[in-house]
This record gives sequence, C-alpha cells and structure tokens, in this order.
Amino acid sequence: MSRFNEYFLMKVNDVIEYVLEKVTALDWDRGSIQAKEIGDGNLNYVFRVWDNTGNSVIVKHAGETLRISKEMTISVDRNRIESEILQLQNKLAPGLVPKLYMYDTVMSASVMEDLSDHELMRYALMKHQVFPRFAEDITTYMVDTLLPTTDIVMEHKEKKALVKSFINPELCEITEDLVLNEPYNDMQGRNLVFPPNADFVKRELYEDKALHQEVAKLRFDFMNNAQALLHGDLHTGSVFVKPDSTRVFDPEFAFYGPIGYDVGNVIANLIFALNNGRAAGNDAFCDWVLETIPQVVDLFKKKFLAAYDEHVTDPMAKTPGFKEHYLNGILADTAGFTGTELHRRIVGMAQVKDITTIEDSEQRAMAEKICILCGKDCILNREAFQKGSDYVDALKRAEEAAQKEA
Ligand code: SR1
Ligand code: MG
Repeated sequence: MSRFNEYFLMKVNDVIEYVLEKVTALDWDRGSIQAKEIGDGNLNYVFRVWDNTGNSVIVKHAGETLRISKEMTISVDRNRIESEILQLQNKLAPGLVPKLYMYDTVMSASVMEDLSDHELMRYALMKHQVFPRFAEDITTYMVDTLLPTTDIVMEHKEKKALVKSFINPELCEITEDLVLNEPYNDMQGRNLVFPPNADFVKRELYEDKALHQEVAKLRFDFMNNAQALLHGDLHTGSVFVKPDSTRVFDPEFAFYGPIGYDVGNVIANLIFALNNGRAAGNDAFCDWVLETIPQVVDLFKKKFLAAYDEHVTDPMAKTPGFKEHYLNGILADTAGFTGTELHRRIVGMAQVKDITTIEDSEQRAMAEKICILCGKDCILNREAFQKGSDYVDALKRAEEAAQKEA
C-alpha cells in the first residue's frame, strides 16, 4: 500500500521516497539519491532530487497554506492547473518551457525537468547580467502560447472547454486583491509602504480618484475578458535563463484573461531591473534594459501580426481593420497592466528584491517614486502606449518628475 494515496505535506525524505516510487523511468541510484528544498516563490515547495549517476528532477508540491503567509489557504488544484498548462505549452512553445514528466492530483505534486544549469532571471538581472536573446524568446513564447488559445484561432467550443478547465478562482482572487485593489486603498492593512515614501504613496496612489477609476476598469477587464490562456504571473522570477536559453515556468496563476496582463508583467519587471541597475550606477546594464523593453513591445507586435495572418480561423476576425482593433486593445491593456504591476510590487505585500535590496534609502525612495509615477502614466494614458519607445519616453518623464519630488 503506497503512502502516497492520500494527500499530506511532503518533507525532503518523503519526496525521495515519492520519486523512487513514481519516477520509475529513471534508473535511480538508491545509495546516492538525495533531495533539497530549493523553493523561492511565495506559494509552493520545490525540491531538487538527484543522484550521483546524473539523474535529477524537480518536484513541485503545493501546500494547503502559502509559504508567504500561513494564514492564506488556497486550493492545491493549482498544481493540476500548472501541470496541464505546461503540457499544452510544451506543444505550443517547445523549448521555451520546462518538460513535464508527470503530475499527481492526489499529492498535488508535479515532476519536471531540472533546469539547475539555468539561473532565475530576477537574480541574474540583479547581478546586472544581460540576456541578448530574451526579447526574441519571450515574445515568441507569448505569441505562440497566447494567440493559439484565443477564439479567433481556436474552435469556439474547444476554447470554451479550456476556459472551464482553467477556471482558477482562488489564484485569480489573489491577483484581483493584491494587484488590482489593495495598492490603491490598503483595504486589508497588509501593504508594505517604504516609510520615507508614505506621504507620496498616500497622495499618488491612495487619494487619486481618477486613477482608481481607471484601475477599476482594468480590474473588470482582468475578470471578464477571457481572451487567451495566460501564464498569469509572468514576472522575471517565473523565467529561468542562461545565455543560450530562456524557459518560462510556474504558470499556476493560469486562466483565461486579457493578453496584455502577461505582456505588461514582463515590461514592469524589466523596469524593476532597470531601477536596480540605476541605483548601482551600472549604465551598460541600464542601456541594455532600455533597448530590451521596446524590443519586447515591438517584437510582440510584429510576431503577433504575422501569426494573426497565418493562424486566425474565425471569419469575422478576418474582416479588414479588425486585426488592428484587436491588437490596439492588447497594447492598451499591456500599458495598463504594466502600471498595476509597477504599483503592486512597490506597495503591496508581495514585493520584488530588485527594489527592496537597494540599500541606500534615498536611492530606494527614488526608484519607488519612478515606478509609481511611470505606472500611473501607463494606466492613465494607456491608449497612447502603442510602440516600444512609448515606454522609454514614459520612464524619462517619470524620472524627471521623481527628481522634482526629491
Ligand atoms: C500571496 S501570493 C503573492 C504573489 O506571489 C505570486 O508569485 C504572485 O505574483 C502573487 O501575487
Ligand atoms: Mg510564482
């Protein structure tokens, strides 16, 4: 009788036993097999399991409470969602996501390719490493995973079945609260505001009613626009990199939502990296980020338009002018969700190390002001963000305005 027929929260030794029992395709050396918990995210436990003969896998295991807060409980079904979208994305974007070996809805665990030869992109960026192929790879990943899952491409009943299968209410609720509500009102008293910026945050985020109106529109766009099957949490901590490879992982927030949510998350997280580079005075790194941000937008547009012509099946979506209308909507959403990600990572409970590790408090306060002001520009003027250089211009405006505040 297997110990793994009923859910429990596994520790390191349980995971070794689990792998020996479940991952039989590999010829494990029982004498040298070992495991280590290497999780770095806010939600799950991640174990690397390896032996001395060269076998290794990653086991991702969902607990019933979150790593970031034991008071927060969410369904362990997130592991199934993540596993199923990874299977689909391995078909849509092979080579850009980890291979999935198996998943188990009893133990809420999945076993996947060990990418230890890669590095977490956020940490590599914090060391000011550059990744010249990132813009190409991430835009291929986004276009190849997002467009084919829309109902301008996919048979409509098949798409609706996917919407149903990837309904992810508890993880969506985290985003609806932490990203699209609390940064603007601290409704649950769990925001983490850097004290030197308290008055600035109050004025710019908590008291700006015009901003709240636009964020409300974005919040209901997120909740109601079942446009494509999103990654749902596409920040630089969800990407592994090495010079010749980019792999997007951790799609447990996947659901059918607006495409601009994924694209905007990528841009905002590059902006955090830029501000870390600025605080360190690393101009060469900042120049690379300032080239990469517009490349991401412009390559996304180019590849999206080309893929649209090749893959769209819906007859009305082929009507002249509709393609441009559809893309313009995505671009405006992209700017809006760039802005909400910029805000929530500065004042919300889930912050980013790119900013929180800036030691000099004046530099950190400046970096945060730039992100807040740039985010507001992206949200309030989102229809005007149509090309990559619009983000570079917005960053310049935010830097100038933040300097005046200092
Ligand atoms: C309570 S979870 C906090 C954040 O971690 C995840 O990576 C998502 O970004 C979520 O918003
Ligand atoms: Mg994550």
